[in-house]
Amino acid sequence: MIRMARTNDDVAAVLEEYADLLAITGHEDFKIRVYQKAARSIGAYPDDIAGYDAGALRQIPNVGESIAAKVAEYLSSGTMTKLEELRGRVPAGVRALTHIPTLGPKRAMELHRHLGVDSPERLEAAIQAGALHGLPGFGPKTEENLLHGIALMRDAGERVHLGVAMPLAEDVVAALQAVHGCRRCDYAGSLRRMKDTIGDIDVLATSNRPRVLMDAFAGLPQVSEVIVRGDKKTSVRTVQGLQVDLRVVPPDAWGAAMQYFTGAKAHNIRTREIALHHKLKLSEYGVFDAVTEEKIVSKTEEEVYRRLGLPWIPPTLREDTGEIEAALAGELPELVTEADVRGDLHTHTDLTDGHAPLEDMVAAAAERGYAYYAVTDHGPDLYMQQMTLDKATAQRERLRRLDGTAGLRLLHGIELNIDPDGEVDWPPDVLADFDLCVASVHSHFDLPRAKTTRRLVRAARNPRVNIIGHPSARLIGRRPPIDADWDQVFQACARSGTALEINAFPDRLDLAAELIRRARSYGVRFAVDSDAHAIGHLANIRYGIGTAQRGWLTAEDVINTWPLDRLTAFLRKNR
Ligand code: DGT
Ligand code: CA
Ligand code: CA
Ligand code: ZN
Repeated sequence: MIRMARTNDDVAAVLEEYADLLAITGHEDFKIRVYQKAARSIGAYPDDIAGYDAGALRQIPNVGESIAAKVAEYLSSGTMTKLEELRGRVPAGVRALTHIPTLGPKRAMELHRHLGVDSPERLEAAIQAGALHGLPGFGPKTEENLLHGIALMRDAGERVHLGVAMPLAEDVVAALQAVHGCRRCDYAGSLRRMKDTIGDIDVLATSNRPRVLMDAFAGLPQVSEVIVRGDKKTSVRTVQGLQVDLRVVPPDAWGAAMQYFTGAKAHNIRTREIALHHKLKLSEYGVFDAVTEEKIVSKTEEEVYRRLGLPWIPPTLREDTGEIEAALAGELPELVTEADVRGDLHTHTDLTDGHAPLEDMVAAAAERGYAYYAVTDHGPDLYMQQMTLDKATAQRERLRRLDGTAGLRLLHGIELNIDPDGEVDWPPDVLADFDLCVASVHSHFDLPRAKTTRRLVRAARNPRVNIIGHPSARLIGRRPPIDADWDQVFQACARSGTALEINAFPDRLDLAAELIRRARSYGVRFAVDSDAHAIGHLANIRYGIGTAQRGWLTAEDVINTWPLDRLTAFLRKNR
């Protein structure tokens, strides 16, 4: 696979760091600028510089003899002696200080020298303690800016999950679409790619009255502060602390702008290369003829990809993990969509920890137009839920009476707990009376890898277990995935006819996309489930579908897109 320009970005970053370190250690401005310029030239250089020697590097604009030598050393050995030397002289914390908005490298070094400050947290404490008073060049206004910058940086380090970002983005887009003069408005970035965590929200719009749109944006009730304000781009921070960027682009560049700002960056690097091969220049401003610089109309993304000789690539695939090659070969997968979903196979009621009674959950499922729906309250081993066989049996009778409401076929299931040995709550004869069993890890998350692997493999081989629920048990931002030899688990699932869940709860999204793709290569089937504990959760299925798409799944791979008879045959597990 071609990996052009990755090397260039890497080298550019190294030179930028070198320039920062030169500044921190008090070198002359002109020298710093030389490295910054070289970094930009190499970053923008169209050919991959991997394997270049010093002579070849010197052909790149702004790359002189000494920089060429350093870069050649880096390319051949993976390190740069001079850079390592400088790194050794500057504490890592001081480098972190330079990332605070408004604080440059020189003043960061001054703070370190005079006050011993070596982290943004220490700087914040020092300012609050009044330790900067009397330090030349640090007045009250500067202090205020620094405190603000530290807070911003702290927020920027925090990513949110889709359940936070998506509703916010949709509200913002809807509000802007209603503004007079706004013609198009949509979100792009990692959110459009349905990544499991979102750094900031990127909104694009076209408008014949951009200023009015920017005013409306800055004045939205969700906005707590305006970070940057302009006619082309305005950035705000919301009350939840999330950054939202609004860019207003010309109508005839909408497609190019959507393509650029949807990313991912790695995908863009590839499309830019392909553009160059077609004698085109692709940028956030549009598609241009590389020779005449003439702007080529690119109103839609389809048009942009077509100009590059590619079919339109779904945003959820745009990560440069093979989608370009697949597109070139005409082998893009036909991704599963929310419309393909015929039912939900993992849901709860107030019999255990759900919030709504059975009848209400069923009515809500029917309203979604599902053909079938499984109720899977918690098994007895999750003690605080106090499930008993009597309660489960009574629920089954209630459910059978509701079966067929509005054409909805109901399945009576249970969510079992996989114990450390891979055993589940009830014996096979009891489980035989359920239409399907989900089995999940709800405890003992820290077992050694071999033990966790055995645990999951045994659960998959249990002839009564149909779906492994939230297989990695991760909670985004709160609990890491359990450690297993996933290849063994996937093999066991494929052989035994056990589906892996893609739990659509936005703080789970479990399995994650990379593991989905790996599992699929073993022939594993998947169930995209809401794990709803309330009516409102049923709609989370969209996040699970986004994740399934990021795992390159088609409807064929997802058992709850199948007709009921095919599904029930699968649930028999070769028995
Ligand atoms: P995030 O916000 O961290 O969740 O991830 P993204 O992908 O939304 O990244 P963001 O917000 O920094 O930028 C939005 C898109 O803009 C990104 O996916 C690709 C494009 N983009 C941003 N910076 C660059 C760049 O330096 N080069 C290229 N080729 N594209 C970029
Ligand atoms: Ca973003
Ligand atoms: Ca952004
Ligand atoms: Zn669970």
